[in-house]
Amino acid sequence: MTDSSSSCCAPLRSKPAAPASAPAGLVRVRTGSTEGMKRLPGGEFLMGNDRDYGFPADGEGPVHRVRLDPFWIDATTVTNEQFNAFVNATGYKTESERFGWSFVFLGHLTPAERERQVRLVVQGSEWWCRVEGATWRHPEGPGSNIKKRWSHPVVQVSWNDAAAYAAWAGKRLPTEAEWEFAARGGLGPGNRFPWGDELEPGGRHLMNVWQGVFPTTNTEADGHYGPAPAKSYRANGYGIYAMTGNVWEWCHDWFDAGWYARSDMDNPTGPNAGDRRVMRGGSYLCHASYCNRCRVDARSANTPDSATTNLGFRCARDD
Ligand SMILES: [Ca+2]
Ligand SMILES: [Ca+2]
Repeated sequence: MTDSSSSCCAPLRSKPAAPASAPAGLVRVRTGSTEGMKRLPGGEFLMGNDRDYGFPADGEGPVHRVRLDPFWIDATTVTNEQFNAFVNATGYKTESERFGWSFVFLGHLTPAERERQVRLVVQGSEWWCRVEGATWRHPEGPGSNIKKRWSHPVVQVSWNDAAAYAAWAGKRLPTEAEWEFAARGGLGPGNRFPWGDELEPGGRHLMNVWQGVFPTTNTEADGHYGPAPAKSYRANGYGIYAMTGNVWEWCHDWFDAGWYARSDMDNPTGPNAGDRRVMRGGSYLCHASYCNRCRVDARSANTPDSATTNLGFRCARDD
């Protein structure tokens, strides 16, 4: 496995700032509609892993006991249709719209588009391009649109955009612990995926990742080159879709690779400060040989203003 920096999944729009002073404290919310959400019972579970398949810099261990109150979580990531309702109601402008550009996976661009639009290919992660005019409505740049993708996860949204949507919906982003609890689907520790510990049990493809040679050849054995509709593949034991694969998902918490060694046990909400926010679950670009993070216990992070073609979110709500 190639040791990849987190930039393989998370090109940074702005350099990480000095630890931000935004409070880590989670605002509990119980106002949003629970339509399309699942109520999870909470309780105790073992978070993280002590195995050696992850990247040491991600801090996937030590395994530690966490106890959660019951909570609600979206069964799917927020779709373009849902995000459109938010924008129509509020006139909200996403950060990609305000910056005027965002990150697009090179494989989504035609050679001509690459010539015309690329201002900067990300050093060390040459499959990421800065594309002018890439926004949630035009995920791969001005020549693209979401007309046939209303049921797909909204992408090209930053953590700040995701938090704004959640607040409007009377919800919040899930904590990292809630996300992992939900992803595990009620299975015990020692399972890397929402259905068990095998990537492709019986040769079946149970999530949208990358088959072939990353980043050049994708056999699309799982049926999708790019993002799939939010409700794709089989739900996990909690009735939740695509926690792993498809698109990365923002979580509430600040990221700290050393956090698990000192995390609270009860309803942890992450460190008090940080320069990047947690993202979870991996995406359609994940491949075991490269970014082996399409797992329930894998962690990554990005600056709160960053956005890409493979990063979305789902919301949570208190019980
Ligand atoms: Ca795929
Ligand atoms: Ca996902």
